[in-house]
Amino acid sequence: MDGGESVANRTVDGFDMKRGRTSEGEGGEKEKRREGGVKEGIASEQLMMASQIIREWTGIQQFPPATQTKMFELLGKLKQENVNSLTILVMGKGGVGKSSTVNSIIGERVMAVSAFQSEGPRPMIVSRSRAGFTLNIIDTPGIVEGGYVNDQALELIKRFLLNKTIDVLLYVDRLDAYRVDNLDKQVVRAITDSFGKEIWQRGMVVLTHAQLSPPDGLSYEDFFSRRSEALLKVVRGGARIANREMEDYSLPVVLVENSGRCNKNDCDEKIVPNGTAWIPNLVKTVADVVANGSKGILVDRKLIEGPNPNQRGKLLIPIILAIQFVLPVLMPNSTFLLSNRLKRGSIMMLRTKGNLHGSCGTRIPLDGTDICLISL
Ligand SMILES: Nc1nc2c(ncn2[C@@H]2O[C@H](COP(=O)(O)OP(=O)(O)O)[C@@H](O)[C@H]2O)c(=O)[nH]1
Ligand SMILES: [Mg+2]
Repeated sequence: MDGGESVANRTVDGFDMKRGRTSEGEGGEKEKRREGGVKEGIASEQLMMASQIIREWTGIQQFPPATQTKMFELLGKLKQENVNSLTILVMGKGGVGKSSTVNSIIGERVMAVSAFQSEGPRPMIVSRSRAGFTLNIIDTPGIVEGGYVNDQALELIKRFLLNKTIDVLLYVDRLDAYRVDNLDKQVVRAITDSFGKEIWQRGMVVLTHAQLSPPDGLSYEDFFSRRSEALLKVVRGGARIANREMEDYSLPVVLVENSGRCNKNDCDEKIVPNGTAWIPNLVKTVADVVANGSKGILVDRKLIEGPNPNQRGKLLIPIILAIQFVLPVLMPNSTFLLSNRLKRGSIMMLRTKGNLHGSCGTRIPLDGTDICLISL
């Protein structure tokens, strides 16, 4: 774990994780330090980091020959389609196996993995190049804290992604979880509100902890299909994908088993219980998603700072105005306290004099925005 942490802190595509700024921007400063002979050690370390930006994808050699052959075939196919590099964004709640999955794909322990919630607060990128193809994977910290989506964590992720194009989104969760809840929907909605609904056209669901014995006498296939359906329902809901749009959002689901105890087939490849060698299968699914006719998501300033990609705020304005003007007329003896957080997850609370009847009143879902009316 420690080894992973130190490497991960360096593998950052010119972004200094500890200081939170780009090393490119520090280029001049580095020069001065070297020339003056001051803090030479630090400067040379930074130089070394810069030269590590894109490293040779040697981890691929850790895979058994059968997996290597499939991987090279896939990379060759991508190159034939003029795809010379891919950037994969990995998101999901904390502790679901995001970092472990990145490590498994790269074949190196690049990201810190922890059984307990001590993820680094920042996203990290790892870039590996092989046979003229570059794979970038961006691992992110879980965006849930204390039962809610952490806006700050999300902001950090958005800023980190500025000027990058997301080719594929891996939405990671565990196979061995039996329920989906509102928090899952909140996470999906936060991703949607940050990068636009279109990101799900480039999305796939990754289910870790795939090596399990299903409960209640269910067959593995039944359990897998029930769990994926439940999760896909939440993703479609959170991403506001209507039934008629389902064709454009194929959202494939893949199984992953990151444990060292993962079963292997005769060719020594790691397999999930349905017999699939999961690493090449995941990479193949990534390639399929890239070829599905949709566009990658360029994270530009407009996307990050401009109006919400789903235009949620706009729709709220007339309603807020109506409530502000109409309610004082209808209820002249009441006082109102309006608080709107019109950014992500807008909440407007109405408060009048009197006794509280229950903690939360009517929730009106409105194009992704909950208006919470509290009657007092
Ligand atoms: N058995 C098993 N454990 C896993 C798997 N993926 C991750 N883990 C473990 O789950 C814990 C959290 O994993 P981590 O990758 O740090 O999750 P993250 O917070 O989503 O990045 C660690 O103890 C991992 O070893 C998996 O597929 N199978
Ligand atoms: Mg992690």
